[in-house]
Amino acid sequence: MRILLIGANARKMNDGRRWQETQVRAAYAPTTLTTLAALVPPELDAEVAVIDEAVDRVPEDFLRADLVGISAMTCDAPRAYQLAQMAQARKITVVLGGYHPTFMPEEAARHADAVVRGFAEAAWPQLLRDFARGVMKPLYESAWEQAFASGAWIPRRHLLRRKAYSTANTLEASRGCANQCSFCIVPPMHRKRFVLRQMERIRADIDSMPAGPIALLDPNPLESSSSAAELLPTLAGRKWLAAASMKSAANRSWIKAARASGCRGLVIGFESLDANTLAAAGKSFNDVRVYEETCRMLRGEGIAILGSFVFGFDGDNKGAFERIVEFVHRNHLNLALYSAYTPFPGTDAWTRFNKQGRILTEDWSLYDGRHAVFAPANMTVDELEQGLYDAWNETYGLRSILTRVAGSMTLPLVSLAANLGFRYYRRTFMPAEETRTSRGEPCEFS
Ligand code: B12
Ligand code: SF4
Repeated sequence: MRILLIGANARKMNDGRRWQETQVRAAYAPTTLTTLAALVPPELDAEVAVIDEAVDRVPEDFLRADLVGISAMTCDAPRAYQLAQMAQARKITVVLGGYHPTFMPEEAARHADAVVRGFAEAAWPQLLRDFARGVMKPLYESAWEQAFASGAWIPRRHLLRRKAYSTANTLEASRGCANQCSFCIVPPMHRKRFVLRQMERIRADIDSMPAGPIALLDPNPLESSSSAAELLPTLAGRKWLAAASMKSAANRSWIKAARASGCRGLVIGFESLDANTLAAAGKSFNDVRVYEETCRMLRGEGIAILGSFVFGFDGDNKGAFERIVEFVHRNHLNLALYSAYTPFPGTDAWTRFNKQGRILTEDWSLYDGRHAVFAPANMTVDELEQGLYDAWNETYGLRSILTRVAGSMTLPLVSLAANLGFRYYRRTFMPAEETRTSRGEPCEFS
């Protein structure tokens, strides 16, 4: 049996509007496809190939596969459907999975022979065994308890081109998050729970990686004291970076322990500088009063900060852009990621905006954090997109980059390189006024 796994990428949407040449390098190697490859039951003796469209082209002969598994987050769904159509036209069995098919299974089913909802750990091997026997069903779902069920797999990383990623040593150590921010897809995907992978499997996974820093891809792996107590010693010995909530990042003893175990950078969801906005989003555990002090403390401990901010909350007006950009500069954040508020299907925000009639488009390719897909409360759609664009421009102007990198002095060379990477990303992909897609335009593949 020949199985081809594809990570669909919106930028390959070949509809005359959005085609972009393959990126030379991507930031992080996802573990989605390599995990799915590792879960293929050995008794099927399958030949498995993997294509991450962020860095690779789908070759003409992809059609030699018997079954193609396509992974799609929301913005990549139209491209996934396009690939599915190409494969089905050649009588290849198509399976869709990932965040978007999990929450829009009926839509996905229109483009696939089977849909896998949620985790693949139990459902995917079962699907493949059924396919081999000619009895594949249209829908599969693993129970939450089966996340990391055996845990015995190690992603087959050799199937990806290592050199195509700035950080190829990516690790999944946990799933889910105990918090419930209303805009976040993690709680619905993970049924509001958090689970750690078995420590001996994480250790084996780390030992299988070549030297170099490790990036944890987990949404919020270290927040509970018990997960930190288990994970920090397991990670010790390698340099690593991970996401952390403001709750953890503001805790000096937590930070000291993380630093001692090898932590050199944290991705922190600041989201907003306004306490009411955070409370309305279910994120009041972010205490805006300690933001500045926390940044200073992290700098002092030698931990780089990638701050994530969202524009377009109902409490945001046009002043939000300038306030956040200024905060990022004043506090010498090593990197900032700005996104337009995006109500992903499956989230509480999606339900609320739908009830309020504020969803402007279901062209999923625009659900990429760079477009306004809903009607904001206190600014216009154009103001949101323009403000976002200006914020990226301001923060990734050369002067700002040099001031922030010099002011932080945490990992200066790595920070400089990462900032230049973000600058490139901003120049290539932010929707400048003339390249914006108008909303309401129907998308062929949704
Ligand atoms: C690495 C990563 C990236 C990387 C690589 C993306 C890629 N090609 O996969 C980069 C940095 C490029 C990236 C970018 C973005 N990302 Co991203 N990313 C992640 C991250 C941190 C890890 C993904 C991963 O490897 N997970 C581990 C694997 C094992 O889990 P998994 O992907 O869920 O797969 C499991 C199941 O879902 C299922 N499954 C998945 N696919 C398939 C397919 C088949 C056939 C089957 C059977 C099963 C199956 O089986 C797997 C094993 O159980 C996730 C958060 C997370 N922890 O998952 C966000 C996440 C996927 N990203 C997200 C977003 C929003 C983005 C951006 C839009 C961000 C932005 N504002 O710019 C961009 C869009 C990029 C683009 N396509 O244009 C959201 C997706 C929300 C949604 N509904 O779409 C997430 C969930 C983060 C979040 N909390 O919001 N991202
Ligand atoms: S935004 Fe972060 S803290 Fe909030 S639910 Fe999502 S992963 Fe958890």
